[in-house]
Formats: sequence, C-alpha cells, structure tokens
Amino acid sequence: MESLLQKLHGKTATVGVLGLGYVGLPLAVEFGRAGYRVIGFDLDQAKVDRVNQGDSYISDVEGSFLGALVASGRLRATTDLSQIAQVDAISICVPTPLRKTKDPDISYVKQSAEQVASYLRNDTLVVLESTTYPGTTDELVAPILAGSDRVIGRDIFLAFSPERVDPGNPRYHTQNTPKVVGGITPRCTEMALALYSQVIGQVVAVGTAREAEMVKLLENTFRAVNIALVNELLLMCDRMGIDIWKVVDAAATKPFGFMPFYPGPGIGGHCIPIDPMYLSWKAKTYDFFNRFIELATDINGNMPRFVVTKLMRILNDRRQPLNGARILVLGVAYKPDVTDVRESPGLEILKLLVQHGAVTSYHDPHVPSLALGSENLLSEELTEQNIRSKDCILVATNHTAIDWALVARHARLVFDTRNALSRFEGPDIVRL
Ligand code: SAJ
Repeated sequence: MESLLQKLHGKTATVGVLGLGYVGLPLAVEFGRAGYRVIGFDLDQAKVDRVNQGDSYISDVEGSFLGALVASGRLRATTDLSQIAQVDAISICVPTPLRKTKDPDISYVKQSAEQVASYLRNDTLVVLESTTYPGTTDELVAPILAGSDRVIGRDIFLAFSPERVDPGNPRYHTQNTPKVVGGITPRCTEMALALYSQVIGQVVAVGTAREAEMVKLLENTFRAVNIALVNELLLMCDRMGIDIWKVVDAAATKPFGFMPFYPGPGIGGHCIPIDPMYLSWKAKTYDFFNRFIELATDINGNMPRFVVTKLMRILNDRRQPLNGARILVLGVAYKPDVTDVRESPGLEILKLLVQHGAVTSYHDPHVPSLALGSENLLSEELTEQNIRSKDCILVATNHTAIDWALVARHARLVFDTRNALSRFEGPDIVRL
C-alpha cells in the first residue's frame, strides 16, 4: 500500500481544504491544478454551491480554472465534514479575528481541529494556515488531533504554514509566493514539504511549527511598526511644517537599507491591525511586555482622530466650523483597489465626523453601500455637481478608479490623507 509520502509525491493523495475564503479557495485550486484530487470544506452552503458550479467568488481565482477543475471531477466542495475521512492531507484556512477585548479569538481554529479530529484517518497530514500566535499548533491543535490514542509524527502529521495571500496583488499569487512550513516533528515537516513542494514554486522549511507561526507575525508586525513610525514622523512634521510626503519620497531614492512606508489615516484590513496583537498577547503570557507593538497599535489607532482634528484646524482657518460642514469621505475600503472595509480607518473617520456634527457622505467605487452604526449609507456619485456641493472632500483611500483630476478641478477644499493628489497643487488641496 502506498505510504502517505508516496501519495504526496505521486499526487495520488486526496487533499482537503477547510475554509474556502480568500486563502482556502485559491489554495484548493492550486492543489487541483497540481494534480491532486481536492475536497473543499466550508460551513457556508452558498460558497459550496458556487464552487461546485465553477463560479468563483474570489477575484484572484479565475472562474475558468475553477470550472475546469470541477468539471473534470478533480475539485469538489461540500459542507459534509464526515468526508474528511477521505483525505490524506488537509489544510485549515479559517479566520483568526480579535475579540472585542482585543485578545485572540481562536475559536474557529479550535472548532476546525475538533471537526478534523473526529473524522481523520491515521497516516494523514494536517496543516494549519490561519495566522495565529506561536504555540497554537503544538499547544492547542496537536492535543486535539492526537486524542488519547494517536502519536503526532507517527500516526498523523501536523505542521503550520503561514498564508501569504495578498488579495488583488497583480504579481504575487499562491503559486509563486514562497511558502514557509514548520512541523511538530521533523517527519511532520517532511510531509508538509512533500505536499506544498508539488504546488508552490519555493517552499522553505523551518525547524518547528512555532518558528513558522512567528515568521508570519514578524512579517506583519514589521509592517505595523514601520507604518506607525512614519505616522509618528507625520505628526512631528505637521508641527514642524515639513512635508513628510516629500521626505519619504526622497528617502526612497536610497537604493539600500531603506524601505518606504507612507503615512495615512490609520491601518485597516484583517492582517496588519490584528496579527501583531496576537503576538503581543502571547508574549504577555510569558510576562514579556512588547513595547513596539503596543506603541504601534496606539499610534496607528489614533490616526483617524488626528485626521479629524486636523480637518477642524483647516476649516477653522477658513472660519468654518466642522459642525454642519458637508464632508464627503472619498474611499472607505481599507486600502486601494479592494472592496474590504474591515477595520478601515475611513469608517472610524466617518463616525468621528458624525460625532462632531458634520453632514457626512462617502464615495467609494468598490463599496456601493456601507453599514455605519444603525445607518446604511450608499456611495454617492462622484460628479462635478456633487463635488462642488461639499465643503470638503476628505480623501481616505486612493483607489486607482477614482477620477482625481475631476476632484482637483471642482472641489472647494480637499483634505488628502493619502497623497492621492500629489500631481496637483493649489491652496484648496491640503495634505495630511
Ligand atoms: N498602510 C499605510 N502605509 C503603508 C502601508 C500600508 O498606511 O505604507 C495601511 C494601508 O492603507 C492599510 C493597512 O496599512 O489600511 C494595511 O495595509 P497592507 O499594505 O499591509 O495590506 P494588507 O493588510 O492587505 O496586508 C497584506 C499582508 N499579507 C498577508 O498577510 C499575507 C501583508 O503581509 C502584505 O505585505 C500586504 O498585504 C501587502 O504588501 O500588500
């Protein structure tokens, strides 16, 4: 009988993916395209139906690729978790959000591990991909999978491999982004290497699952801290009358030893604001207080408030109170050219503007409607007339699809927190 390693190398294995979101669905398609038989698992029947119709709901997944895999019978989706008994390997790609109290919510990971454990056969590989704190795989997932009668590294194999999916990235996708893997035991690492090496161009093995978990947190904490650094320099330059945008652009000419980050109205998304908090939380359980992460979280988290305070200053210079001013927030997604508004600073800015009595509206070509508190807002048209009717256009996200020349030409005042109008100058264009 073929061993697991032979099935993985020979691509005769059946591979499962639990969680068919922006990480799981592209991964399932890559497993299928590499030649494995793939079963996608998701709790959401609508997602499962769309996958089985070859209808992709993830912009990075070509419907044609998905459709071909489904038509050939190589890929199918189901809500029936008992079919986990059919897989030789399974990747868990479920969310790891924060609770309201800002500590990790790994309930989806725990629930998934329990679901997998109840159907998993021996001689099977499990890989956790969800971003989480170091120790999750060996402290939480391993005991659940091992139960009372299995030995990890002998009967079943367990590893961590951080997802590195950057939705909408035109250059890097699942297949060509190097993948890190770290097993609970060396044999576990070997199995994870055998699986991912068939699918992804470059696979990098580290010594343990904890190291692999920490790799991802370093990557994203690096971003959060450097964004906070440049935001703090922005606050400094605001007081010193220095144009931080020109300073960063000039510093970026240094061909080595520097990487540009840009100030902004704060940080959004489901990675950068959240991943460092997972690390900080875990470090505290070792009585280690991580100052960089706490400081970065504080600085980045306060940027929306600084934006509104500066807007008040700008209007005040024009003898106009914020209270009653008609403000259109331009761009509410958390970063350019995405539809995602999770943790978006634009939402926080809208809330603060309402609190200060401004007459608020928004336009975002990728976000047609927006739930804000108990209200449901609709994206207003970005027309000459509508632009002219506002006291200020507050640029919060610099989507490519926005006609910036139209804004520059007709706005009575632009407060640009993203340097989106860098090629336009004028007394009515004020930068963060
Ligand atoms: N931001 C700034 N200044 C910057 C960069 C970002 O204010 O210089 C803001 C963005 O506007 C956004 C937030 O920070 O609100 C996060 O932006 P991001 O560019 O880090 O984008 P994300 O959150 O989509 O991060 C993902 C991450 N990918 C994974 O976790 C797999 C991250 O590791 C990637 O480096 C990042 O995409 C990317 O490079 O696009």
